[in-house]
Amino acid sequence: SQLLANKNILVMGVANDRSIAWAIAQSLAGQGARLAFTYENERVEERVRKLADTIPNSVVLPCNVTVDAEIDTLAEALKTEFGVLHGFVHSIAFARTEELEGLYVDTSRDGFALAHDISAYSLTAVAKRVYPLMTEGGSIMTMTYLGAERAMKNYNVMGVAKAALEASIRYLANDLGQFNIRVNGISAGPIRTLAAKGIKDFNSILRQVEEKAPLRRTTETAEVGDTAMFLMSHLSRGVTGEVIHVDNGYHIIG
Ligand code: 0WD
Repeated sequence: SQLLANKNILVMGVANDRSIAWAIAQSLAGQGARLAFTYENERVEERVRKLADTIPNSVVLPCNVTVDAEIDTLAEALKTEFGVLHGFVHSIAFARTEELEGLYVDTSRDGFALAHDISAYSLTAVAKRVYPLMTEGGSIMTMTYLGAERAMKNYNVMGVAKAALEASIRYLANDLGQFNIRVNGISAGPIRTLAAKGIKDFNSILRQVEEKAPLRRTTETAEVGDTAMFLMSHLSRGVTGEVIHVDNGYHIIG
């Protein structure tokens, strides 16, 4: 039987077929979940709709997470469409490319604010509006990176935003546990996606992982997708406030 039969799950952050959110969607749909996808703006709408069309029963809704009114509208649409929500997958981040190279100390005030708004606050902003729909309990998860724990070359302000995101996981888990809603994160190894294009010297990062990670290979999106499926399912019912590394073990080496 399917682990996510009759579960309604919101998936935010599909930009194209290489997006981590897309691999997560595949794993969730494979276990029978019904999915709602969002797109940031009209520029990506068509692409997201084409992908969503390949998943039966899914719906596609607009939402730019920097606009509160759009998140309000999203929550209303989910209520109409689904009634009850069981899961929310947050796979969204952004920082200006000029803040993702050189020295962290040079980060601008508005670059810092923008990175934190989209990459960290958006989890809380959406959770705030969708947790009331999780009347049968629920599971919320987000995507993070080792740069939250360590100072890593070029990751800069995004690392600081991911640290805020990881702290948000713990505070949200503590708030929402009373409603049987769990909140967790996956810390993925580097994967070549649209977002990774913004990181300087990404190839050398991948090479390092291949050489040094205990499993001697880079992370594939399907590996993240399957862990996300576990987090959305009953199998992880005792896990909350946690960050699981899906990085072929890279984080344990010095
Ligand atoms: O190596 C990697 N790729 C890793 C990514 C390693 C560890 C973690 N992550 C994280 C990212 O930081 C992010 O939180 O995984 C998450 C997903 O990233 P991804 O799949 O690597 O990248 P991508 O396919 O670009 O998806 C991120 C999407 C955006 O894509 P673009 O490239 O168009 O910015 O986040 C969405 C958008 O779809 N997004 C927004 N959605 C709504 N409102 C907004 C916004 N304002 N800004 C970005």
